[in-house]
Amino acid sequence: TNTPVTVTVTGAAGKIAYSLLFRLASGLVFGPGTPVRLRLLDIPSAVVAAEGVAMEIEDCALPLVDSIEITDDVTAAFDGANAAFLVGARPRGKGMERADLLTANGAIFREQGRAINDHAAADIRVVVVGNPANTNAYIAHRHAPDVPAGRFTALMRLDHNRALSQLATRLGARVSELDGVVVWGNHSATQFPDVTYLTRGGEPVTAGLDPEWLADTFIPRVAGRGAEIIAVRGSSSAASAAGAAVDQMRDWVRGTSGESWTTVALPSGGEYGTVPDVVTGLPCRSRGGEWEVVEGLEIGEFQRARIDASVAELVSERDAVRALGLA
Ligand code: NAX
Repeated sequence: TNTPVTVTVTGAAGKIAYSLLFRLASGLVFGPGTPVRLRLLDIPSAVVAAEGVAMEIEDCALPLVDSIEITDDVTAAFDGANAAFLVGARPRGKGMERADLLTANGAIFREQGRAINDHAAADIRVVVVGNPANTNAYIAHRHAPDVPAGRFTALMRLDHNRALSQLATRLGARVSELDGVVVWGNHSATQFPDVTYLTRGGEPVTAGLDPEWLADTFIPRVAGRGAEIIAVRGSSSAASAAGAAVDQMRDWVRGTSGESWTTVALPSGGEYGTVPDVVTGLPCRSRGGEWEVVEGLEIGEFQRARIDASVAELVSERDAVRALGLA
């Protein structure tokens, strides 16, 4: 067997972690030959519940579990980490203003960014799930100057998967036949799920999709899917979010196949007219363990307006955390 990888999961007592941890422990990310050392971080009041989750992982008797550590100490949690899923975040409480939310989360992701900078392994890969995911990733990245920017990503793979699934249903296709989807911008209502480059079995299909359906049904449905799940299920997306986090880290570590691409939110290099350093959804391939932004796509007028609107929202979030002295 290979050397174990050390994987940190924050928000370990929460709903998403309850799906994510078992998939990690089953080898879905690092493969069937790689043992995992699990590090579970939560706040002091939730550590006991996290211990309960660890007990259940033990009870699965999974052959790839090297060890499980539970902690409320941020430094210990990231010490030597090769991979980190930053799931825990402060939810918006009653009467909380946007600035309060940004302040609370800013403090969390600043501290975790610093701990990653100072204590994680040199090959650390970070997937931020906790909302506002893009801006939380931005904050962590800004506080980890010794870690390459491309090591900080936010999760937009769930939005990507939601788009793929809606398109497959509409086209009567299997998800595996489709490629070329990208979700630009912010993991928020302004996100732009884009089908301009969509292929089915390698053939372009966009001409077969009704523009009215795309604008009036598809885009709002994908962007509003989180709210739809809450309304129908009575609880926010958890297994699907964990699945998307697994997809993102697995592709990052093990590569995307051939020319196909996926959506990753990462600190922009200014590609496609996006604003440098804000953490935006971009079309990416994973090669040699690194995300590469797909080059040379043509952007039309409709796309331009949608991308710019969502990036403008990211810039305003960035400016707000800067004004609060958090990044
Ligand atoms: P839960 O409320 O079930 O769990 C959150 C856990 O995080 C709790 O155990 C809490 O104690 C812990 N936590 C809070 N502050 C912490 C800190 N400073 N350090 C470590 N742990 C801390 O939420 P869950 O449903 O698991 O969702 C987690 C986050 O994912 C939320 O912010 C949520 O908005 C976000 N989501 C992001 C998605 C995405 O696609 N990017 C989709 C799903 C989800 O909405």
